[in-house]
Amino acid sequence: MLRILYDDGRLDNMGDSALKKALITGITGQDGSYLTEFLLGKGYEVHGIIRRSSNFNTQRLEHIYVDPHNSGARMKLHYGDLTDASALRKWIDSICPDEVYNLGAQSHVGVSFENPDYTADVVATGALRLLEAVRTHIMTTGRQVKYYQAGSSEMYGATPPPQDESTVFHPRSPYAVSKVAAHWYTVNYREAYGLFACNGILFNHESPRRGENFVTRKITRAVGRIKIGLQKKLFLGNLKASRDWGFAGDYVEAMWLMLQQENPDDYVVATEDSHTVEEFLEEAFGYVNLNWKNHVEIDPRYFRPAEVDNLRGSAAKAKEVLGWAPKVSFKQLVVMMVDSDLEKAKREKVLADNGYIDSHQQP
Ligand code: NDP
Ligand code: GDR
Repeated sequence: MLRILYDDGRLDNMGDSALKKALITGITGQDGSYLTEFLLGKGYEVHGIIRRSSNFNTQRLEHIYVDPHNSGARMKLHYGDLTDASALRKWIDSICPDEVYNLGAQSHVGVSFENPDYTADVVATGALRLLEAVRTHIMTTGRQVKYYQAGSSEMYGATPPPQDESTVFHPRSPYAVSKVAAHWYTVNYREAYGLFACNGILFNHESPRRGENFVTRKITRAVGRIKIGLQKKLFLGNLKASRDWGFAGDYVEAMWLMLQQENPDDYVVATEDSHTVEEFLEEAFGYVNLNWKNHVEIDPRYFRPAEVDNLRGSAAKAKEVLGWAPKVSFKQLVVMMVDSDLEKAKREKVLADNGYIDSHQQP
């Protein structure tokens, strides 16, 4: 058993997890960064697959990055892609992970209508490629490797709430259909080959690290910039949709817990509380004493060809079996995100006032 003594005197008892290695696809994304922090805190060595990009895409990992030349580095990044089966197999064979978390995805629902083919290739066939790499690795080495699949509440689509593990899927976008395929590939590999493979069916989860073109972050970023005087208008689509919004930091713990159980299974992870986009606007603008109605304009460009109206999960199984519960409430989440984006807007203002950036540029 390994114990870690921190500089501030804290002693962390790592148990067996200190010896483990995890491989994460999508490590540069919102969830990948929180999961990496969580697993490093548990003593894991964390390996991540990153895509080659003409710009650095590791901003969300900068605060935990340790130069790999340093012997203490426990996070290691490798180039690969969910569309490249040979790279996935190569990294699994060379890293020999104990746990594989498949978080990589073209994860934007709206964009999936514009890039349906690519979305299916990464989200559906990508999961199949990774499962196959894990299966063949296990077959040749006899090792045990546990697999986590990032499933989504979008799979429920048109089926009304509350949604739980037995609710029928009725996906409403190429992204959601692809996630349903990935879900069933995972179930199939569990049933056909005895793989320890779990589907986490996660409802929306947000944070200050949320991508800027998802509605919550788009709103909180605009609130910060409007409050500081960098922007006046915010263009949005459907304000009537309802979502069960939780905090990403809470949700990555549930992913890990699924892989620590005796048997693999599928779990819904949700707060069981839902709000409309309009209520999010009310809360976020209201927190800084602004009226959203003075700033928001509807742009039909953001309407989707088919919408998901109402998602609210029932996480009873995760609570009972995993002992998991969300810690951050809707109001706390909004405050956390607005506070963070206000700070960012203040820094942007300094740069704009000194001519270093064009303040009119916004996503
Ligand atoms: P993000 O969009 O923030 O991150 C997606 C990650 O996938 C990024 O690291 C991205 O890399 C990577 N990626 C994209 N395409 C590929 C590819 N072809 N090969 C390898 N990696 C790729 O998503 P989140 O962190 O929010 O979500 C994590 C997972 O959970 C996703 O699968 C998402 O669909 C799913 N999910 C998310 C929910 C949420 O509310 N956040 C809810 C339910 C499910 P890069 O940085 O280079 O773009
Ligand atoms: P979602 O998240 O589609 O639920 O998928 P998103 O924040 O994109 O949309 C939520 C709701 O807000 C409405 N909306 C807008 N959405 C965006 N992005 N931009 C807008 O301007 C806008 N205006 C209104 C949408 O129509 C929708 O109803 C997220 C992703 O993280 C998925 O990967 C994940 O699987 C699901 O959550 C659970």
